[in-house]
Amino acid sequence: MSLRDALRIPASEITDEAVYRDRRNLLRTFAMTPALALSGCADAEPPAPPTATVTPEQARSGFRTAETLTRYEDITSYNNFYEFGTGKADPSTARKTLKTSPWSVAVTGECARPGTLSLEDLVKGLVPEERIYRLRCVEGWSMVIPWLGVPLGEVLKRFEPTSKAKYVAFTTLADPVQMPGIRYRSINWPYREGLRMDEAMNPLTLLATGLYGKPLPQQNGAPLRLVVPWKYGFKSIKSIVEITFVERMPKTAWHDLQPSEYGFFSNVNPNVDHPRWSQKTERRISGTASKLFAERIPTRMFNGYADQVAAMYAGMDLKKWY
Ligand SMILES: Nc1nc2c(c(=O)[nH]1)N[C@H]1C(S)=C(S)[C@@H](COP(=O)(O)O)O[C@H]1N2
Ligand SMILES: [Mo]
Repeated sequence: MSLRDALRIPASEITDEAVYRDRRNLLRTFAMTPALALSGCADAEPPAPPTATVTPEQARSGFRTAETLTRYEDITSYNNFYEFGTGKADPSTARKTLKTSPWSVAVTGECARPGTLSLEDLVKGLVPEERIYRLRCVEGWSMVIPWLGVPLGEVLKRFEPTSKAKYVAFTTLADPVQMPGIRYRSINWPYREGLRMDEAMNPLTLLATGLYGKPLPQQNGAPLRLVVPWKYGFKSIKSIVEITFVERMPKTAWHDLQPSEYGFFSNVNPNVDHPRWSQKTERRISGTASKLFAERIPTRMFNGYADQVAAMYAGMDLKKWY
């Protein structure tokens, strides 16, 4: 049985050659863009990103893995989505109160074509691709998840970011009526995340709309969430309502709460421990093993995506910019 059959994904949703060709062109555009000048205080801002050198073949080799998939029931019942409670089972057992349609996303900030678009218009004309990615939570567990989504870069370029757009900030809905966890101050709502522009445009970075060939369940960030597979899971912000192009490194929810524990970059890195625990290994929740006694495996640099992303951090001290 082919993977496509196993996942019951219609042929129309499998990546086609046209989408790959488009991405190759995008990569070339970015390879020719000169490194951006540093802005502001040298201490507060990291070094400018180097020019990307990743080939389309290298990029594509990260789009799937042959590792054992995590079961649908585990991906959808062991979650972090504090808007629905801080327990792992809270998001999946919460009442389905999130109204995901209609859904609109405001795109604002340093771009020539800002606007508020329906989800349908935001991704219009882009064919959802299947990406099988590892997801490594900063807490030390991991999964292998077959997402459906569109490359974030393909969406962002439609808004024509200006030369001042050096970062992209994302915001989750924060509605106490639809999200019971909002009444607890676990996080300074709304949940916010951000990426440097080159990270946002990297072909691996996905705006996911589904998993296992089905629309995203509420607990996984319906109807639209980010997936950044080489970074700790908290960068992969759920239920996005706003995307903003900004010049300065944006404030992010976990970094604000505890800057010494959660860096802006948060690249998966077995050599930089969390102040309170080691990051050298992870509990891989996949196959039929019980969640709590799942196999411990070594954590890999950039979560195994070094070929696709290491060039973006050349010359950067990853112990300083964790
Ligand atoms: N808005 C929002 N996004 C979020 C979170 C959250 O609490 N709220 N948790 C993050 C964390 S810590 C992880 S590990 C992943 C988990 O995604 P999953 O539940 O789909 O596996 O979502 C991330 N995105
Ligand atoms: Mo996480």
